[in-house]
Amino acid sequence: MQIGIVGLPNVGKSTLFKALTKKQVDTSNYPFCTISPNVGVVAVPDERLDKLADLYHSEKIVPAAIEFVDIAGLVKNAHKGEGLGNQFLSHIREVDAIAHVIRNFQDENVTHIAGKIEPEEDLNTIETELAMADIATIEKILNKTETKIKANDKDAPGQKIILKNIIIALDKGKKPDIAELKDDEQKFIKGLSLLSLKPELFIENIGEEQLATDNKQLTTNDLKVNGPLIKICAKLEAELSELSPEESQNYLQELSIKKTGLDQLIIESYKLLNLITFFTAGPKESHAWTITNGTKAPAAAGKIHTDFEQGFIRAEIINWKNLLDARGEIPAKEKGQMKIEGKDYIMRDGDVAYFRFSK
Ligand SMILES: Nc1nc2c(ncn2[C@@H]2O[C@H](COP(=O)(O)OP(=O)(O)OP(=O)(O)O)[C@@H](O)[C@H]2O)c(=O)[nH]1
Ligand SMILES: [Mg+2]
Repeated sequence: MQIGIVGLPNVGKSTLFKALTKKQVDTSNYPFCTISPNVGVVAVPDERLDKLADLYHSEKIVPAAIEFVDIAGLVKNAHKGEGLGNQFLSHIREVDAIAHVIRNFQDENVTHIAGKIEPEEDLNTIETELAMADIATIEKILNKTETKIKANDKDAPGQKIILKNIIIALDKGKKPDIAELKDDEQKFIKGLSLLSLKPELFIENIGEEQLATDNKQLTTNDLKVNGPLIKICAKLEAELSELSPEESQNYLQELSIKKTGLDQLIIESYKLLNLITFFTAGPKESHAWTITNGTKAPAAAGKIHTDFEQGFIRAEIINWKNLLDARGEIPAKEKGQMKIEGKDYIMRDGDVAYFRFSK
């Protein structure tokens, strides 16, 4: 699962990416840590995992991870090929969700492509490009649909209406709404990988001087967006990522800043991708496993090993908090907090699981 960092040129995307990838997961756990210069695997901070590892004195801790992709800046008319636009748009098509970086820092030394800092306008430029790119995609599909209609394809007339309605929404600057469509229709639309249908979050890249105050910071109302808005000073985050944890703590104290936004960004990105975490925990290893919300127990077990899925018998589940409060699985079981679940069990965020399987 990947989240793409998207925005105008020079807004701080690569600076943020650099800060994020310093949070790379331990290379020994993930062999393909640096997949390419612009893809980074980032550990998802999770207090629950640390506490479980403490409880079991685990030798090894393996956090959940997500991938961030640093995408080159988009400019106006990218959909017409401006600034290598088409190539960058195709990079966005490949990611599962979009993190918009919006510049709201003042710095005379950093050129703004439009000459002034106008966050709402900038975001609008990007959203318009994404919409125009989708319209171009849909128009191509519509041509094919016409051919199918002539060949008496039974689904094509319905698809044509849906595609036309999406164009109307995009033309008005709205996000298409496909929630009401039938399952097969939704599947058809999802197959088009439209940019406007990707989940989004918004990152306001603020100046260092704004960090300690709420001064000049934006709200989702200012930006007219629906979705999480995270405030970050990319430059400071990149500087902090060069320091040891102690040094970075001292530096933050000097600046009177309690907490930065980077961890929050990673956590929100994880949620945006509709991912949840279950754990396995013991003296050897405490491990956070990533699954899509709605995953059933056998498929979750399959994340650990395919044998676990194929030979799945049952899952023994204790909620992480109950396990910690009881201080171990035996007391938790005695308190009736271990649930035996079968193959239809839908995993929940925070489950600590032990899977029984036959070989
Ligand atoms: N003052 C200040 N400068 C920043 C901040 N974030 C980024 N910059 C500077 O802005 C310039 C551009 O940053 P990049 O991260 O390269 O921007 P980008 O969005 O990746 O740009 P493209 O890849 O060209 O689209 C660099 O000189 C950064 O140091 C910030 O929070 N404050
Ligand atoms: Mg860049």
